[in-house]
Amino acid sequence: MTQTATTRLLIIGPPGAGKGTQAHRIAEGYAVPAISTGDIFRANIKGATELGKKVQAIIETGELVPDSLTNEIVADRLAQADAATGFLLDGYPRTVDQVAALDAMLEGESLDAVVLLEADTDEVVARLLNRAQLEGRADDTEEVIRHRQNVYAEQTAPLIDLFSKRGILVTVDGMGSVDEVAERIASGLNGLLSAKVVS
Ligand code: B4P
Repeated sequence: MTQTATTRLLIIGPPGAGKGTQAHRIAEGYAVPAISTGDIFRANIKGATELGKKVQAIIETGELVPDSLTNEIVADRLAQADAATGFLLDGYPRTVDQVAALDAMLEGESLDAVVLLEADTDEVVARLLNRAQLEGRADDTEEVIRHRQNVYAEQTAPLIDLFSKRGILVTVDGMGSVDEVAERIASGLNGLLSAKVVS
């Protein structure tokens, strides 16, 4: 894999497209931490922290946590030492305002690449219903899953065009086995990041 001195990556896609699953593999490949806002919120809910109490009801209905709160959490996390040479963001930014906040946090340095994981709605709903049986996540009921898909379409999908215009979007088919999808992502990222090093 080709690496620049810092590697700042983002994985984006509808709930259930496999972001969390692939994020860990990509982060390992580029030796950067995988930072999932969803995981941070869930850990806080589990630990019954003040943050957890604030976000629990929001997450259980499939709504987005307010931008101000989410931005603050990400700014704190990116300030930690292990993120100094790069990171893979999973699930953040998710709104146009969060993109602006991240741009400000990166102080003129931009993301190097954004992986867009695409998958059919019926497939992602089936995946999440399957996960509901295994893990029992409160937001994995069919009604909330469908609402999360709508929230994604309304608030997060507009980011795709924005990142595409920046020339950093790598669109990957998320259908198929985890290994097949991982190979597609590795090859797409390698192509984009190598081209950046050369240019
Ligand atoms: P997230 O934790 O980001 O939840 P998600 O979008 O549903 O993605 P997740 O990572 O769980 O699922 P994945 O696509 O990996 O967010 C949860 C909530 O937190 C949000 O609804 C919101 O309330 C809040 N939140 C988080 N970030 C926020 C932000 N920036 N702003 C505001 N609010 C925020 O899919 C995983 C499932 O698919 C797994 O079961 C996996 O095993 C399966 N899978 C993966 N790849 C597969 C494959 N190839 N084949 C079959 N199954 C596969």
